[in-house]
Amino acid sequence: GTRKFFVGGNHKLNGNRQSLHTLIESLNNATIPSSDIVEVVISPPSIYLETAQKAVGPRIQVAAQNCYSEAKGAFTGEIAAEMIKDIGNQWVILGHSERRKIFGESGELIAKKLKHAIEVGLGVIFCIGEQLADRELNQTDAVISSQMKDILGSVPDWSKVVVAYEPVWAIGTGKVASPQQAQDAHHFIREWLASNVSKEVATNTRIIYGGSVSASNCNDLAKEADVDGFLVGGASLIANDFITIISSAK
Ligand code: G2H
Repeated sequence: GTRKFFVGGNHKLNGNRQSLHTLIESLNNATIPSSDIVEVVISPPSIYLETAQKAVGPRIQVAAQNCYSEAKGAFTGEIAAEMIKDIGNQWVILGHSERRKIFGESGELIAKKLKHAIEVGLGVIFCIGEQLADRELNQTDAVISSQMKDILGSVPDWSKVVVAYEPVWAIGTGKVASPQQAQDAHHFIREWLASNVSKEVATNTRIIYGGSVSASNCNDLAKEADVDGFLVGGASLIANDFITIISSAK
């Protein structure tokens, strides 16, 4: 297809130096589809980003799980896109539902972060998705539109954006979206891009699915026309499961 499959492993707040090295060793030595077929990114906690960058082989890229919207200054506890870039990482995850919900990040702040990260040269895995109550009230499309609209004026280069559709009710719950539910949402996002950005951006932007992706459900999800990869949480900490998910690339 026109879009290269993309599989990200979001470690969230898990692991230690030992487990990360063991995981990276397994990934480095695994037989996975070539770089023409699938792009692979892992995202450990920020304190391990540099050690991960040094340990990964040429097939694996490294992403931060968050960054701030400013290059430097009095922002205790934050990290800058410039620093992520400085240690050689190529990606940052922004807008994850845990950042939105637990840490109260607004769409406006996420848009500022995204703009700055892209200006610095990072790729952004931009997460969106509805809550269970939204879906039950038939508000899924409205929520997706509004979260996409948040960043509309803040994207200097759409080729640097991967959109991760992560229905909040499917995150870490073991309750995965059905392939049809994922396809419907991904198709809606692509149509939204066609109407609000351009046909070209709609065709070229990877839209990946996240939320309880596993070694056993990845192949059915990957078959859907608008599913261009995955953002994997829990299963990305288990080397064999993550390798199986990477190998579902089409
Ligand atoms: C969704 C996903 C990774 P999990 O947050 O971003 O996590 O696969 O554990 O549901």
